Amino acid sequence: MRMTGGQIIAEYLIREGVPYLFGVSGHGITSLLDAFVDRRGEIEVVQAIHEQGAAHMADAYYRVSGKVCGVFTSIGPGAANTAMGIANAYIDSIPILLMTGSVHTHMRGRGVLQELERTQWANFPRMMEPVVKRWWQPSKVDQLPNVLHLAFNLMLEGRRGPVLLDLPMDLQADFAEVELSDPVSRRPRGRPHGDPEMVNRAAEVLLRARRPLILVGGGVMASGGEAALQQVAEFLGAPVTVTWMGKGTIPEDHDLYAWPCGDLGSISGNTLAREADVILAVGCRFTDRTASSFRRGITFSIPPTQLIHIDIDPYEIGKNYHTEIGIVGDAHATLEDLLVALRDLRPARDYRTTPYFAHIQGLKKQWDEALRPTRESNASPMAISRVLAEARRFLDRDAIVVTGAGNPQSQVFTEFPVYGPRQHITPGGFSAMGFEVPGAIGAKLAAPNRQVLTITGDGGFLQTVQELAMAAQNDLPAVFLVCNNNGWECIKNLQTNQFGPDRVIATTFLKRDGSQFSVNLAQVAEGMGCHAERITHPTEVGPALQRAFASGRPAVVEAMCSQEQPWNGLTATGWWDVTVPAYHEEARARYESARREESLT
Ligand SMILES: Cc1ncc(C[n+]2csc(CCOP(=O)(O)OP(=O)(O)O)c2C)c(N)n1
Ligand SMILES: [Mg+2]
Repeated sequence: MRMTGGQIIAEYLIREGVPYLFGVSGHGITSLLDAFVDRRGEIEVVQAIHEQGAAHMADAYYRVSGKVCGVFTSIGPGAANTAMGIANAYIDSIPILLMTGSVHTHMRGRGVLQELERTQWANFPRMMEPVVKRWWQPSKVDQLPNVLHLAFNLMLEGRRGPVLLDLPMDLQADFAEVELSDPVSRRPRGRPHGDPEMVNRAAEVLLRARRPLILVGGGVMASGGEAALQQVAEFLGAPVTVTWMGKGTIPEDHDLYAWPCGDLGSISGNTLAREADVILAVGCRFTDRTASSFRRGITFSIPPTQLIHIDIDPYEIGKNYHTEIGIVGDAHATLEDLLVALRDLRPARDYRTTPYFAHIQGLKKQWDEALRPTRESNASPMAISRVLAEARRFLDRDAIVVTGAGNPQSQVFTEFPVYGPRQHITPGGFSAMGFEVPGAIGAKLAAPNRQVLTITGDGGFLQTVQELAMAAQNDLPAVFLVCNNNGWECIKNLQTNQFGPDRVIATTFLKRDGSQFSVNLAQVAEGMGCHAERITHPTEVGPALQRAFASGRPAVVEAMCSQEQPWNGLTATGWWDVTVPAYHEEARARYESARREESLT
């Protein structure tokens, strides 16, 4: 078939079932976009306001639906604007097909408008090298069919992630004679199972355990292994704790759900994790946040706790902890094998009758009690905990909640129950301010018939607030609950708690004379075509959300929140290694003594 590069790409993406392309156009990508004019109805091309937003939209769309989207940009600045969004997806193993315009092959090295060429011609992809699984810069049109099938295979195989196609302008426009094969006929099928001998050994170790615990990362949901995970937990009577990426894997009103562990973790999650004699960790990478910066006995006590670790990526096994049994395999397949191995060794029994179960319930109750004062606070400006409790009361069970960074991300993680997979959408590895608004847009497109609520701080909201206009332009009725405390208050809390109350700098939004500077976010949102209201009392949260969802438009509820602890921030039960300047002598001494307990072996 005689096709241009643009036509080949359009045809291939349609065959792959790609639903949306998000992006910002420019002269560097017009020949590609032109090919989509003739494919209207088969794939939708959507304008974002900023390329970072486009990347977050594609990212969140995948997290909710499991379907890969494309991102398109022009050459140069538009391409560079995607860096943060693509890095955010890479660290969380989310596939995105990024297509950037590139210098015409016959102009390479001449320094055309927006070319980066001083160390190498058409050098943009090198900027992205650390944040994509691979990049291609084809130089002939007839290379495209092969490059496209390699790109999709690589994005979806093993540990997933984004890829980059840097597309010279002439290559988008020129004809070539090509054959396009069916994508599926060139893709590996099936799931890699863990080594059966290791799975049997893991089953034996788990059955000998007196206090087993399961730690769940994003790999379980990525593989669709939620049901198998829950069955393993119930067979063992093992509590389940989660990382940011693992939240939602089991319904959080399940009696074995232990709430998160780590520096942002709960009393129940951290106590059970440090007391466990065997931990089964699945699809997680033991970050500092999950492991309380590896300080012994705060979240984990490995060793003596024995660790069984299942992961698709061998790189993660043994990276941060000694591992008794490391199994490389797809989480879903390997958990199912583990379940069979467990059932072969012992009949199922009621896990609710054991003293361990009673202990788990006691700790869960303690966590509930610890949260009660802020959850039930009538303060105005509001406590974020109370805002979250009111929002949960209002939302449907299958609502999707999006967070980005700051107190809202941390507090939704530890305080706010979600009841199913792919309902808690958050940048786990990057904790990225700016994900909140475009993330909700991607989620809403993926789940048009469900409630999508972003819960964000004012800081995160302002980083990509412009995408509200995109939501209004496209009639996407996502709702944005903004906890406005007039600053980057979680960082202010770090400053005050670690360095002292007089050491606050560049966090609260202050004018140069020291008075508070406040943006009226509801008015900003109104100006962009959204339904918007500002509320000051927690009893208004439910009714305001009701009106917001009923408006049928993108809607912002600006909840005026307290700047004071404990209403702003969470009850930390773990530890995080954030450095203290050596001249703060007392705080430094405390920091150093904690640091001596870190075990980085
Ligand atoms: C892009 C980006 N820049 C900086 C940070 C560091 N950071 C983490 S949370 C935060 C403040 C968040 O403020 P806001 O969204 O208002 O929430 P708050 O903590 O005030 O409730 C900052 C600056 C980040 N995570 N991401
Ligand atoms: Mg704030």
